[in-house]
Order: sequence, then C-alpha cells, then structure tokens
Amino acid sequence: MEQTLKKTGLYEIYEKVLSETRLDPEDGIKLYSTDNLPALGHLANLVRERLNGNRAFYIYNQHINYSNVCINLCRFCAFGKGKGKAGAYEMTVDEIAEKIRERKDEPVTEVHIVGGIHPDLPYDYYLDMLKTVKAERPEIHIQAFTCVEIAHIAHIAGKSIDETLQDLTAAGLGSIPGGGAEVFSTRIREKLCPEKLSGSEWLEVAKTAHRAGIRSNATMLYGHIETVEERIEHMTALREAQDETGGFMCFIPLAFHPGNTNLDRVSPTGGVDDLKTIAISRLMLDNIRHIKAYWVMLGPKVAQIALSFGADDLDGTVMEEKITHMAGADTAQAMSREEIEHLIRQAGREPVERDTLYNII
Ligand code: V47
Repeated sequence: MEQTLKKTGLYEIYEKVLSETRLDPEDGIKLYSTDNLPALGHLANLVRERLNGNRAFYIYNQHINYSNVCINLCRFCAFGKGKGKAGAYEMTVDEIAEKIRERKDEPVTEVHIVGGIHPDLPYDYYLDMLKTVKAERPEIHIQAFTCVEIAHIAHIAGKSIDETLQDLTAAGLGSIPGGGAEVFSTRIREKLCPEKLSGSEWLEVAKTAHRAGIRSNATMLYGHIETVEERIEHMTALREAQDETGGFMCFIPLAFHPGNTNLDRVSPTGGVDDLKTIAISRLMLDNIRHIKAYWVMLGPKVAQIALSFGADDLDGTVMEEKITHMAGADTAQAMSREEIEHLIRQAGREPVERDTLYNII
C-alpha cells in the first residue's frame, strides 16, 4: 500500500494520518481528486480503527415527521409543502402519542422527531409534543428539531435560543439531530434555500446548544450543485466549531436524492462519490468521533462498504422515514436488528447497539 500511496501522490497525507497531524483544506481537495478509491479507503480506515476499533454502531430508533408544512421550500426538498397545498399534513400531539404507543412493545431507545418550518404551530405544540412523548415512554431519548427548527421555535416563542433550549429540555428534549446544515456556502444557500437559516446561524444554534450541555449531530447534503471546495469548506467550518465546543457526536454525509424536487435533472450520487465523501469526512473531521453511513440514503449495500471507508455507524432501524422516500429513495422503510447486525458482520465488523449518546447497550 505504501508504494501505491507514493504513486498516487497521497504519501504526504498518509504521513500526516500516521502522525495524527490535522489535514489542511487543500489535502481534502486533493483527496477528492484521487481515482484510487482503495488507497483513500485505506487512509480513512486507519483513522476509523484508531477511533472506533472494529465496532460498528447502530441504534434501535423510530422516526416521526410531525408535519411537512414548510415556509422555506428548499429546492432540494421533496418533503416540504406549502400550507394548504396537496399532500401537506400536520400531526396532532395525540397522533404523535399514538405513533409512540404503536411501538411500545419494541425495544426502541430513541425517537427522532423533525418536521418542516411550520408558519403557525404555537410554541406550546412543540413543548406538549415532547412532554407527551415522555409521558408515553419516559425512558426514551428524544432527539428532535434541527437547528433550523430550534431557531424558528425560538422566533415563535419570542425567546432567545438559550431560553428556548431550556424550555425544550425541561419538556423532554435530549439532543438535536444534524439536519438543516445542507452546505454552509452562501452561494449554495442563495440558490437552493434562500429562506433558510444561514450557515453561520446554523453553527451558532449548534454551539449554543453545546454550551448548554446539549449534544448534537451535523450533516452535509452533497451531490447537487455544490463544488468539492464547498464541501471541504463545510467540513472545515464544522471542525472549527467542534474545536470550540466538542458537542458534535457524529457527522452524517447525506446523499442528495433528486426525485420530485426542483433539481430533478441532477443525477443521483454514485457509489464512488458516496464512499469518497464518507472517507474524506473521516479524514478531515479528526475531532468528531463518529461518521454515520445513513443506510436510508446510501442504500444498505453502499452503507455496508462504507464501514471499511471511515464510517463506524449505520444509524438504525428508523421506521417510517419520509424525507428521503418522498425524494424517490427505493430503500426500505425500516431494517430489523437482525438485518443490521447481518450487514455489519458480513463487513467483518462487530455490531454494537448504542443509545443516542453512544453509550453501549
Ligand atoms: O436537513 C432534504 C436532507 C435532512 C433531501 O442527526 C435530503 O442522526 C437527500 O438530517 N435528498 C434531514 N437529503 C435528515 C437528517 C438526518 C437523517 C438521519 C440521521 C440524522 C442524525 C439526521 O435531509 C435535511 C436535508 O439536509 N434532505 N431533502 C433530498 N432530496
């Protein structure tokens, strides 16, 4: 492999990886330009195994998308709908409680709750939702509301982000999922999601949460109109934020699905780009412990291979995912524990069930 790394011009990066020296943005761009996928995978796997050994994590979780009504209507999204438009929905708190009750006999440890940016659901709706989920299932960890939703909920409440997070935590919020980050670049946000929170605002909400002791995840939506440089800038901004707070638990590259979106002429990502992005994120984000290969978006086969390209987490059982499926994903709605463990074992890794905060179950 050393010979190959020399031939591919990646030897200097290999030396940095061995000596645990932080990679520069230029290294990230260079890694994207390589055609030698096994060499890139080898580098990422060194870091993956240093941080997480042979383990591959998964979680027994449940997704609830409480409403798709959205005022942002981002061009890459097939899920969001204008209020009153065909297909728009919002769940009552009772309907959300029913979703929790439906799974009460299953060993679900986390409920992942996200929705659109709804114009007029009141502050109490969000607080009641959390309290009701906790009343139904007190031991469950609620990972809810992206940084974009948190900023919106704070706006509705007329409170600061800090005060809002205090109220949400008192009502049952456990941690914050990584959505809404997209690509931080202003160029991309102006073109694809001009109404949305800016990249720096997203980072500010995440850092505020971290300072209040609330952990969160981070995502990057790739494979639409962004450049490789913009992807690396995104990773670098996350790395700087993590240096400040240490609050990000995992990074999840999200492969863009063009179906039913305003970008439906964009081709879906290929397996090579998916694996490169997993590997490069593992190499660039030296201070974020976990890299998640989200099987719903990657498909189980690529997600399985990603476990040898830097990823150490497959997410979980999921159940009833809407955001990717409305954008044409042909993956299943759910995976059983047995299916996930089988995928992991076949990849030569040790399956480890975790809770949201990566405690081993
Ligand atoms: O923020 C929207 C993305 C995100 C599309 O924190 C799309 O563990 C692909 O963030 N094609 C929501 N992606 C999902 C998300 C997530 C998922 C799983 C685990 C975690 C975690 C977070 O989905 C949105 C947006 O970036 N998205 N439309 C689409 N057409």
